[in-house]
Amino acid sequence: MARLFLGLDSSTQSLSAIVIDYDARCVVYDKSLNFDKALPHYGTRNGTLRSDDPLVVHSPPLMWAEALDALFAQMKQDSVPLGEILAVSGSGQQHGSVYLNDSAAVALAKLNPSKSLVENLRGIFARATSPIWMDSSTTVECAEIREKLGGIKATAQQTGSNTFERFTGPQIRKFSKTGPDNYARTSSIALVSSFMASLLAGKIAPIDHGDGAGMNLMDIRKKAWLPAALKATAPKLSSKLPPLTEPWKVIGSISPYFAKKYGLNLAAQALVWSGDNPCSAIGLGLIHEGRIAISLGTSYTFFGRMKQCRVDIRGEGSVFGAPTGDYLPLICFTNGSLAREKIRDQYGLDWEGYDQLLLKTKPGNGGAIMLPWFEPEIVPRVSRPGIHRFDFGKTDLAAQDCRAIVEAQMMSMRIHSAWMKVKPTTIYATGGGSVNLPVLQIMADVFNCPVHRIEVAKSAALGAALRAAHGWLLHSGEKPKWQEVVSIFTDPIPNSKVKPVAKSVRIYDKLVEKYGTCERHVLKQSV
Ligand code: XUL
Repeated sequence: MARLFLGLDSSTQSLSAIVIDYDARCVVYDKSLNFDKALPHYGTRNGTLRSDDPLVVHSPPLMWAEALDALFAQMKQDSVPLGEILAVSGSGQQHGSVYLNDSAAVALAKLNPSKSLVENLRGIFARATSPIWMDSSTTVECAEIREKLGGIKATAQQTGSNTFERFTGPQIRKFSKTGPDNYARTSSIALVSSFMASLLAGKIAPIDHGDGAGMNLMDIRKKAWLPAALKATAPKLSSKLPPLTEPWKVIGSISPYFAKKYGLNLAAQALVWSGDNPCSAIGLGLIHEGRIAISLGTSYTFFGRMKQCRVDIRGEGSVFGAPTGDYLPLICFTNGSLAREKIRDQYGLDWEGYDQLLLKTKPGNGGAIMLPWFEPEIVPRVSRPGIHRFDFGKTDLAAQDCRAIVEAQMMSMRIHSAWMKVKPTTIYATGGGSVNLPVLQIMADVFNCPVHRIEVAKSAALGAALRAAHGWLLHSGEKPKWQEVVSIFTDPIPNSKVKPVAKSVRIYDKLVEKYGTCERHVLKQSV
């Protein structure tokens, strides 16, 4: 009989399911449910609730629960052989938090299949809405926690990251200050990932090391709650947090609710969930140190696998736990495709025209440098946007601009990923921007490393399904190797390899120094 595993992904805008046939090495089912469209009665926009304060971004946790019912109903209707699924795991948008009262544990243990999850769970929340990763209203709390932990460097050393507004600790602190009564009524705080896992397992689920690292509450090396951070964050916090656990932990059998209602096997295992970035790392096959993914979306993300824990003491990047048991360093650049689009539109081009113009210039752009901060930038921290040009030639500004911005983005990634001390040996490029060949060539040349394209759609859900398979195999007494677990599922697009060109590599090795000097110069001036 085929060995089937289910991976779910509770993201900002949708809940997705992927079923894999582990032995046939293929995805046999793939479906998404968009929150705004499928559950309009929650009034979300792109899965979020907005208030008068643009910095506050929440989502209703009951909506996530209702989506779980709806997606299982859909799978049953689509004749997915739910009874054959051996284990389920999942991926959750990182950082978001769910506040449960003292009735939650009993309600979860006694889920009644003749009612909906919403009816079963309506009374379990100590806070009706959940702040999510897009919420940036906790600048004050970030500063307070950071100060108590000893500043940026000490905070990053202890928790893996500087305090960030979206991280769960600062969010919990804000809630404890602005809603002390409801905070006091909170008996358990969950992440999106552990909340969803709790529904499937019918009990309060642990938080895995991958997602736990996105809270500013976990000791990144000991992988245990950090007492100093808990104390700096909110009163009585240690009694409100579930245990932390390895990412391959089996929480228990699936809740009878899902067996009776949708036909899952009562013996199917519910695995701990993780964050979407750790799950994506597996869904993209980042299982060797040196294999890096660069996602070229609206913003750009650079992430990989790191065996030894090293943190960014400047506080720009983050370190999460990886599903492989070690570390996932991640940096996010705001000025990604959005910035390239600005140049494209400024010259009235389409992407083809943009690439043609770029190719009129040579690697290194004759020494021209652009700092492309069209929007406030996360890495390096730039709060006042601005475009800075150095040593541009007098003619053909458009062509120089097209190249300069791509070279800048790649050189900035090289400079600001140096703290990871991970030499890229293979880069997997994903996201909309990865279809532009000149971009991939510059990437290969700047990093002196071959670049492959990889299909990213649903990498988090796929990663969750592969984690389910890995956890189930381990639990069955096998010793699964990650290489074997991800094989074929995460192979790059055939014939998509772009090799570095030695002459260009030498040019960029020099130019990257100049870029760093220009960057330091401008950053010093703007302080
Ligand atoms: C990572 C982050 C986002 C969320 C939502 O730190 O905030 O990637 O995980 O996808």
